[in-house]
Amino acid sequence: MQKWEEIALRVRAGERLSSEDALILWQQAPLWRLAELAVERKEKISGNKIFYNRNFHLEPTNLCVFNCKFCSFRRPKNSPEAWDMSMAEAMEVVRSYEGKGVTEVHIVGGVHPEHGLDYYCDMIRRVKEILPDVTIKAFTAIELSYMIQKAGLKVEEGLQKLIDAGMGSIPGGGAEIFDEQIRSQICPDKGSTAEWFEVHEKAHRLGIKSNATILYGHIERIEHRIDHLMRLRDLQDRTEGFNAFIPLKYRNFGNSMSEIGETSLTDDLRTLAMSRLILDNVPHIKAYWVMYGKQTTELALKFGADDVDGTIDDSTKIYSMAGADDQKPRMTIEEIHQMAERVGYRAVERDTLYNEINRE
Ligand code: V47
Repeated sequence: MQKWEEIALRVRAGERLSSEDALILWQQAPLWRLAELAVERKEKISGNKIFYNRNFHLEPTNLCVFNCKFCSFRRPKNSPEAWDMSMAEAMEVVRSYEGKGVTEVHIVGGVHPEHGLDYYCDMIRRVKEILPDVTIKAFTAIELSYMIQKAGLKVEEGLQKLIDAGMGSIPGGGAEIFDEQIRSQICPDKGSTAEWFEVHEKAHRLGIKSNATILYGHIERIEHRIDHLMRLRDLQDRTEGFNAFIPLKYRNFGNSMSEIGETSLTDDLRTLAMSRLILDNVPHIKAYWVMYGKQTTELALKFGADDVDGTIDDSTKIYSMAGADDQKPRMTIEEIHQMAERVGYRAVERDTLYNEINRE
């Protein structure tokens, strides 16, 4: 028996993967076998369900104090493609979703050079006034760390202010790659891995659930992806605060690492399956359809993913600017249901915290 086969048998028996075994499985197991293992694990956790929500993104600005090499979204202040919404403009966007049944607003943007913590608390309060029943999933750990430091507060104090204003969850962005050496090459001036973890750990301790991401398919090796997943698994063992893990494929259009190219479909599928297997303590693996495109997302459902994110309604530019297929990303409820059914599953609407929503 080959080594990967022996590891696969241990995984099936429920044994936790070590970094060494994960590397062998990742590099040597046939794709179909990884699919089988990941699907088995997914079905143990979420049966035949595929989760989605009704959401939209609010991206108030693409100005940013950081200059990440992989980012296609940021623009300098004087660029004709820069935007910087006033509070009133941002609230106009929010108001356009009144009565549409959305349950989540995902607020994320560049790290604005001037706005601070009080401004963002005010933003959250105003969103809540307009859409009182939505959950606000707001600001990456990097944005949070920056605004809280700027306010001269401890992380837990700053988070508490945002929670008091109505922040309900934290998205997974800003994680990129935790290995400090690779991170320093792709986003040298960005907030650190330690900052990212401090924000998520402190949020979990304050009762706030969050997501986690990885940006893969650039200059990192599989070992770095495994290290990233292991660091997340360790924190999850301690806090149980992560809801979902979202692998984000590096898209190469219009940024300063464009010459690298994009990784293959099979690499995407192996990454999804291995994420499902390594993160045995994270309930959901999200195939973010806006980033993969709809076809790969459908395949992803047979590689361990149990969530596709939401309807989006053409409200995010991060991926369209980075070269994603859908330049006006939106998905109807019907499309999501049909996609799940095509692979033998059932689409279930959820809220941000994965409570199931029955609209009948
Ligand atoms: O942190 C930026 C990534 C992230 C590129 O928590 C890129 O539910 C690929 O985190 N190619 C922001 N990726 C988006 C994000 C997210 C998205 C959907 C759902 C959730 C959630 C979180 O986008 C950034 C960065 O890792 N990103 N540029 C690019 N060229």
